[in-house]
Amino acid sequence: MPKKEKCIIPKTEPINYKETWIDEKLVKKAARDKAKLVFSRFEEQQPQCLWGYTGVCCKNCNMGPCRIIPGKATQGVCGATADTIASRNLLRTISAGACCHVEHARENVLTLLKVALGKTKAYQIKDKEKLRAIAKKLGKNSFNDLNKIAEQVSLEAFEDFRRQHGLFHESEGNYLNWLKINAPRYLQELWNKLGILPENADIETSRALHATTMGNDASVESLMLQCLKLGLVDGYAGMMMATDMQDILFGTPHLIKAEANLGTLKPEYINIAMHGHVPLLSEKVLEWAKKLENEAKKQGAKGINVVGVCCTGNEMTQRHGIAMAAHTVQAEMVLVTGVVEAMIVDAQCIYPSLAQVSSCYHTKLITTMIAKIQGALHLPFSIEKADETAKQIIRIAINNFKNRNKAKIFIPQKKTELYSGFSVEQILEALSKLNKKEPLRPLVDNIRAGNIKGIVAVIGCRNPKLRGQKFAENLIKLLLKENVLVVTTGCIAHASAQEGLMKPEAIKFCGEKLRKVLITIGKANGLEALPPVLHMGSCVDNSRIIKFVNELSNYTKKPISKLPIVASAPELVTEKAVAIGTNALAHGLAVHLNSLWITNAPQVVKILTNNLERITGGKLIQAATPNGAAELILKELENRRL
Ligand code: BF8
Repeated sequence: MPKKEKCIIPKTEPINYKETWIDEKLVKKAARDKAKLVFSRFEEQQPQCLWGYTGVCCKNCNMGPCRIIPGKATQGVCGATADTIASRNLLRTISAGACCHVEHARENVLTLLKVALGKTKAYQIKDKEKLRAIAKKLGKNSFNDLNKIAEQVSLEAFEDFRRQHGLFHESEGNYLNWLKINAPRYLQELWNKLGILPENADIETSRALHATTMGNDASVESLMLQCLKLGLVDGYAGMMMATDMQDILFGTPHLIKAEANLGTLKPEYINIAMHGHVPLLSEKVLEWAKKLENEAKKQGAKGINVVGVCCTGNEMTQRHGIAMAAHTVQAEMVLVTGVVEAMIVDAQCIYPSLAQVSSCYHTKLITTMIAKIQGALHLPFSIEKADETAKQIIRIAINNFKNRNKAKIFIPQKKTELYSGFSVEQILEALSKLNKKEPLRPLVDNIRAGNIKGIVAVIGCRNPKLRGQKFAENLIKLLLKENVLVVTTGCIAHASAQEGLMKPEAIKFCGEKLRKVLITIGKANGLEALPPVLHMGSCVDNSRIIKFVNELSNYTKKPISKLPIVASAPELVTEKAVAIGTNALAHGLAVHLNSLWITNAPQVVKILTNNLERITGGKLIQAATPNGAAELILKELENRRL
């Protein structure tokens, strides 16, 4: 607890580059080029505010900002306690995170509807089988015409943004279609009893904002239940819907080889970095990069090298084997290489600092969607003009090749191979080589026999607060050694790939029992071994992990809370990541975080780390070192034996 108002987080020590993933030469080059990187801004922010850090700062009205000062001010001006403030903050955070995924899903649904109605030729239905399977679950598969099916599926999806109880529906108890067709029955019943089945995504985020304004919901219990509800909005009307739509439009990922890290940038090529989240844009840029390759060659380049940053990277890798050049914290470093003709950004996790960094080089920073940045060129993206915008982007990059400053080029020679494409469909297909009738059987048998101790989803962001320390990589290695299978998404997928953990050779990090299982599955699929860390995609594809967990629960007839499965977001940054974690808690998973800003709100801490276990089975576990995290995670797996 802070004794006085002064912030007390100590100033950080100099970074020891040898123990980090940060390329020291690139950092020094950035300083020479006058490009300011995330780490120097982080230093400037020290010491960071402890009131915010511990969750007890409220600025929801103008009587404040208020903060809880033990022994002096135990309530805000309105009387809100530390727990009310922290739970309100948490609900706002989860709602904001859910909004990102919901907006992402909505864009995709709109695209599918426009395809179905013949209003765009820019996109097609690639995975017809998946569309039909979803239509069947929605009871909309009685049409022969694929476009009619797509139209019906889109309209059912849109219901999840507009359903109004008591207005257009006869009775209450009507809730998200995507939840209804995907979540296990027993959980739907539990969530119904708890009153947390979401009516529609938009109304729930709106209600959450309403509830957390001055003079509204002050009941910690009620606010925490709404947190779970918004977690479900994020999970089903956000992530799962977004993934389903993307698979329908761009294909469901299957096993594919790719490369990762900054060394995937190519000096003789026109390099285009795609950064953000929405494949509607990146798919078109990829298509036009191929079509306009000859124009690039006329400029003296060997061709066009499109690479991916953060989740767009994950999306392009899992479907096309495109290089994952960088996670979010490395995005600035992509520019510092001096070989990037254009960086195209769309939405979410895009540092505004990219404008300053790109201004030190010839790189054109192009914004296209909601993430607009002063100093960047804005080319608004629309479904109807997707082809034109993509073409324009490629030509801007081609014309910019001549402006490269050779004296400013430096590409760190770091790259690793990886396997990607582990959708649920691909995992089941791989397992079906061992048991065609019951693909999950070999996995469950190996878990029961103790050959696989459990499955841990190590996911989420890289946090510059860790200043390059390899928390996620070290945690994963500790888990693999204990025969734990790891699945990953998001920026941690980049980190895992860069560490060489997503290729068959990485079985050297595994305990003997897990190694044998991975070799058996790998060999049955034409690989030396299955990689011990499975790349399941971008952050919206955490839905794939939940889908897989739901499948395991259905198959074993056990609640998720009794399965040896744990999630960890060891370097959590964004509001989205908090929403994803809450979705996992609502499903009954134990979730490890390296710290969440709730520590000075004892009731909130108790609910998340203790009481919740008796309600959904979910539980927050916090540990700030890889060893501490591994120990707690292993204990959770032990308690959740099949
Ligand atoms: O959605 S892992 S920093 S990039 S929030 Fe963002 Fe976190 Fe990276 Fe993708 Ni996810």
